Amino acid sequence: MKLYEFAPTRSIRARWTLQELGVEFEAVTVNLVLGEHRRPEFLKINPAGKLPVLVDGDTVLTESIAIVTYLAEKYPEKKLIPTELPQKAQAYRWLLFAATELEQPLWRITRHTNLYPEAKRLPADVVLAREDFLFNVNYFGRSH
Ligand SMILES: N[C@@H](CCC(=O)N[C@@H](CS)C(=O)NCC(=O)O)C(=O)O
Repeated sequence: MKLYEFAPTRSIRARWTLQELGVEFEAVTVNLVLGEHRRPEFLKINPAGKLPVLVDGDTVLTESIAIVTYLAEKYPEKKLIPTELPQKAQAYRWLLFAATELEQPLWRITRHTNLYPEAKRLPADVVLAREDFLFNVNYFGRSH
């Protein structure tokens, strides 16, 4: 099994899962700072030019949440994810909640404070994203 990764990015989700499962894997560093993710050899593996990518035999998987669930379900004996459907659904629920409701407002804040060129930053969206994030954290606090 091969993991294309670069820390600290979403690829740590895949690495963490592999390590929790105790699965041997080959780590391939793709240095985003040096632009290695735009090289033709990496674009052949993921045309989107993004990390992480897991290669397991003929399976080439992108999207960190898909990788995490694939790994957890590949090794049911490790009990990282429930096998009963209602409990498994709750695990999916919180994985997706984290990746959409929590991660997205945090990204909006990061983009509009650091990533976008200054002329494209929207301070008003930082305020809205903060509100969204706090609302979602509050919901999480009341839901489990
Ligand atoms: N939804 C994807 C996002 C993948 C993603 O955006 N990865 C970032 C690192 S965290 C990346 O490779 N960015 C390079 C780029 O956008 O050029 C996932 O969860 O895997």
